[in-house]
Amino acid sequence: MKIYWIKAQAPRRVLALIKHLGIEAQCIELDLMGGGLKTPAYTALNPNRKVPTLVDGESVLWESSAIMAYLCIKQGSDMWPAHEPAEQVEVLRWLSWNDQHWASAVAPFYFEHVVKATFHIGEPDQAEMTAAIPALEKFAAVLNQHLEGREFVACNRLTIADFQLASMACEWRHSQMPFEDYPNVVRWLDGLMRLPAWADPWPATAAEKAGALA
Ligand SMILES: N[C@@H](CCC(=O)N[C@@H](CS)C(=O)NCC(=O)O)C(=O)O
Repeated sequence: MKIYWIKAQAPRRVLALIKHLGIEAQCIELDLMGGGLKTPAYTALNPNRKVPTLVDGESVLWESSAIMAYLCIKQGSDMWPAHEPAEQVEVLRWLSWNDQHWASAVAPFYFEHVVKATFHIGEPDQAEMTAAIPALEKFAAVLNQHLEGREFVACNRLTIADFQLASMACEWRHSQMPFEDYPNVVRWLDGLMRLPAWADPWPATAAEKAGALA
């Protein structure tokens, strides 16, 4: 099994799941800035030219939530409730909420701090983040209320919904996401960080491997 990745939030979900479930996979890092996502060979696997992409024998899959569900089914993990329709609906609700609302609310902060620093594409723009605060507060309030008395987003246990929602929000302190007034969100994010696979999901990068050989 191969997973194509770069050091970014959507691959983070899949890499964390692989590590958490102890799945054997060849993790292939692509060179974003060097055009690694735009080669004909990679475009044939993922016409979106995005990561992550999973290749498992004849199966090729993109979209991190679908990849996570595939891996859980293959591994027999209830982090995707394959055999419980009501639980599937619950997880699906939060995956959809993330993709329609939460991701775009947290993304400006994550982009300004994490993406720009990772790929050396400039300094954080404070005005962009200030403009994004009202949308973030609107959806942080929804999540905070939902997490009252709950440790996880769905099904009273760790599911792929937690990894989906936390992939950018986990950088909240570093990214100036104003979560101070949303204590249940902070508690949930801090709890996930106690999972070793979530705290450090990354395989060695090409730069790290080169440094180790030098
Ligand atoms: N909805 C997709 C998002 C994929 C995506 O946007 N991946 C980003 C990294 S987080 C990417 O490949 N960016 C590179 C680019 O747009 O050139 C998923 O969950 O897999």
